[in-house]
Amino acid sequence: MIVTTGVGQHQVWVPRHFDFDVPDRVLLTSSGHGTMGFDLPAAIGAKIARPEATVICFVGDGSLQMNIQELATIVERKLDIKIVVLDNHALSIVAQFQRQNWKSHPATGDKYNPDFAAIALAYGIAAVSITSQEDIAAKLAPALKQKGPILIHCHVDPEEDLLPMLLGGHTLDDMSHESSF
Ligand SMILES: Cc1ncc(C[n+]2csc(CCOP(=O)(O)OP(=O)(O)O)c2C)c(N)n1
Repeated sequence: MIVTTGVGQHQVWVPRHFDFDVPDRVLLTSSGHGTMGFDLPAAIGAKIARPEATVICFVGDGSLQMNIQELATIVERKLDIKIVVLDNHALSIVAQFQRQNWKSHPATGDKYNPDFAAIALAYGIAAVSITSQEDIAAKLAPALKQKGPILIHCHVDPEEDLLPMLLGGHTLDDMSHESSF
């Protein structure tokens, strides 16, 4: 299994919560380079290089929109890639940082987003929307098992902070657990 990410809160949630302690699971992420838009092209490259592998791309709503046109490549090349969009209507790792430091997020929070499931369908990619905890239990496993590419549009609470978080000037044993809201 190969997992790719964009950059932001979701990039940190994936290694914190996805189980990589299993043989033959690989995480492809741009790490400290912080390349939003790495997500989808990395998944495409991974699937072409290892067609037998399950490839899952976890991506934020902001990162996805850097290279969203690559959905066409997935269709053209008939690539079985699972795309999990964690949509919290924010460039949230930056928004959280701004709230923590300046109490507001003038340009990075409360973003208008399109219906990503509808966009996937328009490209000819299957899609499912997840809006509740019950949806996760009912829809996630079938979507991942389904053959062919699928976009799973997960609506995430915009007030879900990335915690604990390492703030500037602090050490790893002194991470912040304080909500920015
Ligand atoms: C090309 C690019 N532009 C801007 C940034 C700065 N930046 C880092 S994370 C981030 C927000 C990412 O938002 P999203 O993909 O929605 O992820 P989230 O933090 O919400 O999980 C931004 C703007 C970047 N790393 N790369």
